[in-house]
Amino acid sequence: MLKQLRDLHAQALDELDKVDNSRELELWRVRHLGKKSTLTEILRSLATLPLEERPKIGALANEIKKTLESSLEEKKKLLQEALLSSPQKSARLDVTLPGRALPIGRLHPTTQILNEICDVFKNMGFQVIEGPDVEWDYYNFEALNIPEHHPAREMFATLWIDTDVGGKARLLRTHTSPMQIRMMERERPPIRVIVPGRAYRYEATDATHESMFYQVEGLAVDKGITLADLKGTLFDLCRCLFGEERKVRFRCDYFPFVEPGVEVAIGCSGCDGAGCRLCGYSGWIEILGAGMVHPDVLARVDIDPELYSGFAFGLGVERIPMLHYGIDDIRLFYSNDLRFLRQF
Ligand code: 2U9
Repeated sequence: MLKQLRDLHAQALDELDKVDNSRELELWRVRHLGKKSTLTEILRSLATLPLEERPKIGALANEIKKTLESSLEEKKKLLQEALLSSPQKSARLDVTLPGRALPIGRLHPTTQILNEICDVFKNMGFQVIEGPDVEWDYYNFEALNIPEHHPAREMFATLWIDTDVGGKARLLRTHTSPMQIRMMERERPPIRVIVPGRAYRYEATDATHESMFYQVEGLAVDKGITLADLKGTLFDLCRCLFGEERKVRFRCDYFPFVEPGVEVAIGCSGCDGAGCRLCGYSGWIEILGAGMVHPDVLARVDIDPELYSGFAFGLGVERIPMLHYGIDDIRLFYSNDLRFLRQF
């Protein structure tokens, strides 16, 4: 058996010499050191050997096992080193190669323009606040001069959530204005805030209407605020969003929460004022509603309209990228079509 062990040792080392990759090395390990290898079987059968043969055979078998194990480790190292220094491998490890680009997302076009609008107002000293999408009838309508049964409710097709919660009704806000009411209840003038966020309307959707859309509304209340402040602020916004050269038009409109109310339009970029399909052949595109906060709205939140005045405005956010990029269907914004979204 001693001879068998010595032959086995020599053969294993001989085979190991010829191994030149890690797959062959693993096969070699299984063959010579694995559970079913001759060496393991000899070691396992030591107890069945005559007593006087056991120490010699045992010692030699264990010795061979150790040398084979250390030869295996050595060979492993050699193979790894050879792999690293081979021209093939060093080419694969070219550290000068640029890394693989990770597929990262991008901001939704609405978020991009929303951030841009918020930045314009932040630079003018406005504070950005957000409010809840689910509101009480009081904040969405009554506090804004639109009591129950007032015809102006027709302007805001409403998605009601429940109509009697302890005598009060809940809805999905039809504009972000409720948050300005909350702000005025909480703070005293001077107030300068903008409120970006979602608004909802109970309307059939089409190319220009969505049941959910984004608005940015603004409010400034202080002593001595005039229509000229409103005009200056909104003209500045238009210049920031549409460029210095763009014409801006300011004219009367009606909203129940402001008096006087105004509407702001910009010169059509499609026809430069001559009239085209984009501007309904008027040469102008309406982009904003605004006005001086109605004295009754101020009085309701305990701000004295004799002492204070304010201006407010609202704009639909999606309209801006639609005009800018010539997008002709608002529904594209929220249909999660990556072919559309990846363009921005
Ligand atoms: C308070 C007082 C007054 C906000 C205003 C408009 C006019 C307006 C529309 C623009 C396009 C909504 O998204 S849109 O459909 N908004 O025309 N919004 S004045 O006036 C306020 C708001 C809050 C307390």
